[in-house]
Amino acid sequence: MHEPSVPHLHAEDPELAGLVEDEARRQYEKLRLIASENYVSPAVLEAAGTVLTNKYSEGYAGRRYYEGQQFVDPIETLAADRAKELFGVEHANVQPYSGSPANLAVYMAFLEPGDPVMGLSLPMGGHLTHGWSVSATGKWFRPVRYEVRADTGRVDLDQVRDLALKERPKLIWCGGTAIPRTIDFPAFAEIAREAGAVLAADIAHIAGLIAGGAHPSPVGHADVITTTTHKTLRGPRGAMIMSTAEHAKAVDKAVFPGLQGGPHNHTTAAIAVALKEASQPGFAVYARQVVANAKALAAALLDRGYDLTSGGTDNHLILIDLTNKGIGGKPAAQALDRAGIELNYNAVPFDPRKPFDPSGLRVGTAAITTRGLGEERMPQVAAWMDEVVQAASKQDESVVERVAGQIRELLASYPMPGWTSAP
Ligand code: DSN
Repeated sequence: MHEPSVPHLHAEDPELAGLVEDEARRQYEKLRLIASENYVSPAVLEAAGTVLTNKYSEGYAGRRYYEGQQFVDPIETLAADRAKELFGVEHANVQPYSGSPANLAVYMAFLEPGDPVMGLSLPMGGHLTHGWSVSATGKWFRPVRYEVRADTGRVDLDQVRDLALKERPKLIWCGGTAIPRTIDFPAFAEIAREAGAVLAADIAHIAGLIAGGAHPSPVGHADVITTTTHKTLRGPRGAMIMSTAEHAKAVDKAVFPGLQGGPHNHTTAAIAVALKEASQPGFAVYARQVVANAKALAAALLDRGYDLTSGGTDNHLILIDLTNKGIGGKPAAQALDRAGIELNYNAVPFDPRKPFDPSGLRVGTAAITTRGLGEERMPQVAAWMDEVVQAASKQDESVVERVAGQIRELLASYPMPGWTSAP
């Protein structure tokens, strides 16, 4: 059952409590490989469920538009100070509601409508808010898109430079949602400098790896850094914007009053807890294990003939192109989910298929590493994935059911933060 327990919810709203318990069990029984998800600690869950949700706090510590901020002010200051210390930045704004609002605040801080913005194309691993056409950022600004190289699957830095010098974007994004390789922040910084652009690093996926020393940091290279707090960083759903002192005022003004109203104080508190956890020595061990697991899983998938974008991974994320397996990403992801392996279908670079039925699968190791699985388990994970993908092509549900049972059995030995088997 859910841990901490939710007795008042059971009494007040058994229907909703039942759904929460079902979700907790689902998370306990599944091999959760969605690259942007994790398990937060019970302490983070507790902080997110406090009376802080009752309070309005528009403004910033010491400069609020509502009274009664005696405790919210130090909570927000604690969260911001912890972010500054953990990442080594001069300024941190912990109020953005999530990643997309955080990124929108960067536009608000540095651009005027119609200005050119450059980002990695969405199907190549970028993010909607880096100027993709269906996003406000692609409609209200003039997008310039760079890609990965067809031969290496890695960001084409020559193209980034050529485009930047030709199109003169005011803002360049590096980072994204499906990038299996190290981001070369110094190279992006040099290009941005040459082009006279602001460099924004979106580290949502790799923030925990950076905090734990398992990926280079953009600090000292990027002008502004955005991140969600709930992926490898293992905090609540939320976001932060970090910058040099020079940009602090512009960033803060863009978040409030530019885009948002009152910050979600219960989330801010949970972010503070997560940042404290991420500053402990054990978190660096965790971050390195996330990467070691991803490398081991990638190696095992390659052994089984899977085609991986860029040929492997440097971080927590693997992008599989299923074209040579004769099945689309969507039916494969659905069969894997039925088999207890939760991931998402994903476009691969130069994907000939449509975004809603693309060729690939995206896999991440942040959550299973939190459960305690190590490299020695990755060949088995790859074997299960392979069995299910093959079974899905033949519509063989018996394999799917057997694998789901085997996974439940395995995971029973790996405790889940947020779940207790005790009655
Ligand atoms: N939805 C996030 C992800 O899954 O990567 C990005 O916004």
